Amino acid sequence: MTLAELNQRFGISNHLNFTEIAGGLIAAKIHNAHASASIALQGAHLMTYQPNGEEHVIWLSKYAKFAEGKSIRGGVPICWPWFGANATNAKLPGHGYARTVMWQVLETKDLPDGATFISFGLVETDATRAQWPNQSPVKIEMTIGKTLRIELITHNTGKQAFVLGEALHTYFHISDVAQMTIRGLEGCGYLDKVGEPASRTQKDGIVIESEVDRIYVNTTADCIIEDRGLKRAIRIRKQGSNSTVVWNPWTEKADKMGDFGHEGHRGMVCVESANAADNVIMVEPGETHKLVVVYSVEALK
Ligand code: TA6
Repeated sequence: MTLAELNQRFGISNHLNFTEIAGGLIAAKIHNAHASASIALQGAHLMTYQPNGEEHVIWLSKYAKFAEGKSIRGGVPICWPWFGANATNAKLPGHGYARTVMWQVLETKDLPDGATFISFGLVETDATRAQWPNQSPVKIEMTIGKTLRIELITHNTGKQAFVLGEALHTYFHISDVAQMTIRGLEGCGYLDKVGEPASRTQKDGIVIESEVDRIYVNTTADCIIEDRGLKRAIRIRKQGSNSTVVWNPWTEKADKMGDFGHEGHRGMVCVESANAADNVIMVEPGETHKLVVVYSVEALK
């Protein structure tokens, strides 16, 4: 579908239009009475979300690379249909292929409360089927308003059950990592992926002073990112997710990745609503699985 056809069929005057961005990618740009957002069709990758009158909630690297088949550094990458390395074939892309393939727009609409709704469906190809032979149409629904709601919906239309790993790998914008504490995971067990993998238990709120890469398991709790610098808190509500991943690469890893910019990691933290490690999901034939998040900004108590 050409840009003109996209805008003709799915554009919403004054609220939603499609435009070409760097790397020849196409993005939906949304602006309504509550917020602004931008979403690349490749990966159905939400890149920015900013409630009117607020600082950005989602972090996007100034050094993000935009190219066909390349994941964008920042925003909300969709890790699907596995999280991390593929369990049986290390040659397959980390975090699955969903974030680097094309998704098609399914629906757009203005909602009565002034929010904007848009949904996408992953376009399966021989290349995706070669990595994942299951019949598992997947779509994502986003509601851009005073809050940001994202639903990742996986169907099993085949005759075989399959094991699904997934995450909304969300990069949140913070004033500075030294001004931040993450609440909600106190008492949770986690897999510490930094150095020799180890199982540990989180005692207090999470303060980040070096590389952190942790999969908190068996938790359905809200997380709250307290940002003393911006005098605000970001609340992360979730449903259908039993894992929460917390990640900051810190200086050395961020420099190696090459798309954070120098000290770029200080302005972000990933709090990912997931089903990973022991929490991967068995989806039976005929079943539908939904992973839902709602992000909102609150005053810092
Ligand atoms: O979610 C944390 C993590 O699994 C880290 O181990 C690191 O690999 C990060 O994801 C980013 O991965 P990416 O493939 O986007 O560079």
